[in-house]
Amino acid sequence: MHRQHLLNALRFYFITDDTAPGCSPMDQARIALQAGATMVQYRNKSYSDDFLAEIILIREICGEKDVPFIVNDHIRLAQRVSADGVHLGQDDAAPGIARRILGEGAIVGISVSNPLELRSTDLSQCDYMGTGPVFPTGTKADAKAVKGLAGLKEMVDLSPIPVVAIGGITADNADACFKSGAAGVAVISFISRADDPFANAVRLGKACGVPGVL
Ligand code: TZP
Ligand code: MG
Repeated sequence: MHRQHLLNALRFYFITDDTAPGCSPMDQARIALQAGATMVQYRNKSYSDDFLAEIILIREICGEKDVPFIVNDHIRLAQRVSADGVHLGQDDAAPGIARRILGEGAIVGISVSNPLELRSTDLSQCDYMGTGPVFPTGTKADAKAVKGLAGLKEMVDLSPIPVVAIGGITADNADACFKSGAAGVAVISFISRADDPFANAVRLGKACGVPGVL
């Protein structure tokens, strides 16, 4: 993927939430896409093939809008549903394995929480990194220490690849993340657990400067 195309895609990065009480992952994805999300990741920490129909539907609505679709953790699942890429954590398979399986054109992302992790991570096969939590989050129980905007900027300065800010991102703090050098913001609960997911998604789209509601 060309650099500018990737940078555009990272801007408003929505990640599905399999445990949101009021809004299914499919509805979340539909709402985020309507509000101009530029990338969608399917994240489901208790994935089984019972969810295959769901993931395929989300993959399809992303395809209709030409929005890259990324699968969290599971390289073979990404391959199976013809995802555009995979997002890996530090404890998942190595990015080189994803590259070999998914091919040169795939998007391979990795989570890197701090400078120490950065030093021990081989980024040669990675297209972007997610770093956080930038702000407090209730979504990831085992999240590392909150890094704040200064911590985000430190990672941006150290990283050879584009950085996506994650953790507690809202329409009110997204701009500060961009000003700290983030290429994009990745968001879960600001949309998935909002009283009005669509209203929040639209507000976030504006904060990301993406083209308006379609
Ligand atoms: N990685 C670091 S923080 C986080 C992940 C997956 C959760 C982000 O969720 P939210 O609801 O946008 O804070
Ligand atoms: Mg993971």
